[in-house]
Amino acid sequence: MGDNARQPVLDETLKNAPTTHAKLLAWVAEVSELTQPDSVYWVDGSEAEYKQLTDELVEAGTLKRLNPELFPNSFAGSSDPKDVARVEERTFICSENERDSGFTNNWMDPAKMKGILRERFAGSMRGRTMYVIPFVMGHLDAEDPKFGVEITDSAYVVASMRIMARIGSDVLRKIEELDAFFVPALHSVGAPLEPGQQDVAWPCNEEKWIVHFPEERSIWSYGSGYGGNALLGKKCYSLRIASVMARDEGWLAEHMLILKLTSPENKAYHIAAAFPSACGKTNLALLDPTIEGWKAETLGDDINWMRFGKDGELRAVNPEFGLFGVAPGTGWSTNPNAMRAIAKGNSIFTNVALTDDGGVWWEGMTDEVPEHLTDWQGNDWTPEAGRPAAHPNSRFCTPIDQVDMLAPEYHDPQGVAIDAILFGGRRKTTIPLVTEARDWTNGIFMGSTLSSETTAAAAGAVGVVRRDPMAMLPFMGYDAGDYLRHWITVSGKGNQDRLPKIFLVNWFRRTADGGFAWPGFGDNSRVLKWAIERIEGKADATETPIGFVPTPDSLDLTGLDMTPEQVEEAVKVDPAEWAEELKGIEEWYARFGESLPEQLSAQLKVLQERFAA
Ligand code: GTP
Ligand code: SPV
Ligand code: MN
Repeated sequence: MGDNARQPVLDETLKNAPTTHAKLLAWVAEVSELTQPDSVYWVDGSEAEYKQLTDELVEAGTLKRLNPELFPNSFAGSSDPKDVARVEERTFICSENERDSGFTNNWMDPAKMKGILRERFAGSMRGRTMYVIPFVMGHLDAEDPKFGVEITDSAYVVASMRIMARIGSDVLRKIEELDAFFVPALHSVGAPLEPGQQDVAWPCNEEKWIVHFPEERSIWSYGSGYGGNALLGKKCYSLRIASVMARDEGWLAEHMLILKLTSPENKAYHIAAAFPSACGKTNLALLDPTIEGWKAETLGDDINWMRFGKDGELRAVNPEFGLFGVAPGTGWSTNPNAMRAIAKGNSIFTNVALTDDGGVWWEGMTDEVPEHLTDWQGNDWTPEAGRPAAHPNSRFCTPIDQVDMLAPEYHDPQGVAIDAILFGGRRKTTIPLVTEARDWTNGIFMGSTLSSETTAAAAGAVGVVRRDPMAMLPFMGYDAGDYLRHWITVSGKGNQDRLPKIFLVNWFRRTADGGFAWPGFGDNSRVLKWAIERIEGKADATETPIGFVPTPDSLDLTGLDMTPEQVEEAVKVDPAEWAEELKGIEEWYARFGESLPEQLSAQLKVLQERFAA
């Protein structure tokens, strides 16, 4: 199709556009000219529109409607088996200077990258509808609302974005009213259709590009329809682009859950926790405490935007609107709060197994394993199959306001004041159940050296230990050394007496017989209680070279079948293990070169001296 033939589509599009916002119209026209969709559709975010979209997705075979008696208004779909997770290898931070992208992400010269992307996007939406989704991350009535517009050729992305972010006409009106900046976020599955060509259930391209232009604050994503690659408000905007905004504007954009805990004395505390992907954020965010008298409420399970408030307190807001949670391991015994939210319906499941009565299932959902399932790839499955029924990175996508334990403060654009920050990873050895940092800088040191075994949330090997500073390794939009320096300097804006206490946690330590050293899940409330009692100066601790760990009787073990020896094992600091760990940290820090903040190299030196003493 030549350019002339396309002109009427474009004219029609712009004439019927529900906005007069000049920049937005110009960008939509430019993208439409480049990608050549059959039509352009402006997403209003309405219920009726959602119904229309999901009907079309069912018709196309992308989604199956679940049995409404089990999961009302809910759908399940399976991706292409080569499109099941974030692709870090294919993720780029194209800053003008390579140095600003740092060593933790891929870099390419922005002009060169634009050339490559223009080629890929040229005609990439042929035969498809181009959807324009106005969205805001955070509250629409925030002081400084953070807008975006995602253009995508995937209806699955539109339906999922409606769950994960505040989208639609209200947002567009506000962008116009404020004549606001918006992050242009362009997405294509990269699978144009020739006239008459039959579509597949999950269109995508073998070649994937997840690209960020931090100075321009724009995103181009090509070739994948999956989660963090395609729902561009999530990792691409709220972490990679937002971390750059946060650096420039003096706040923090972090890969953290936000939890409110109320003690039996009715005092409320707020905890933020950064764990790498598939390392327990959603589970801790939806905690069901096993200790008497403590109440947990959630504010967020994946992304946390923090800034210092008027009184120097560190305030946290969850910019998201839904949960995009790891399905396997989410069950009635481990995470009843998530299960109740999911059971209310209005959810989209990806790569889970289907039950014969039109429901969904995944490993760990119920203690009893169904006798027959359709696995995530559409094959018959029985417990003897010898392979998981659901993909290990299968997900549920559910509105956050379906969580019964949602804290009312979730709806407050001012957020909550954070009392404690946890950094945690998945480590079989070495890292104790919980360690309290000596002070703020020591806590940043803990965060900067955080390590974890890799998971199925990203393509690549699983179970390999890697350093993951503040659980942000794949999500920093700029140089890692500068990122750590920002953590150090931004705290200067805070009231030094009110800086959150920092803790390092590890729910995943193993015992000699291979089992978990700590029961985890609801029992993690016991660790949070200890942390709060440390803040209040009430709990005992043992000083070790790495910080303070609980004495066995300072942890509330009421009702838990654990001996003091077992607790000792969970919290021990083993010098032999740490000799190895120090080597790992040294190698890690060496990679930063000049950009490592001197305060952190000083921390390492002190730690080495403590172990040598
Ligand atoms: P992303 O959404 O990828 O960022 O993951 P997440 O950090 O929210 O992880 P999530 O809570 O979904 O947990 C991932 C996996 O870890 C699930 O299979 C959980 O069942 C398991 N898990 C979570 N918390 C614990 C725990 O305390 N102990 C143990 N043993 N496993 C846990
Ligand atoms: C993660 O990988 O940290 C996720 C899932 O939360 S995704 O949206 O794919 O990034
Ligand atoms: Mn995550």
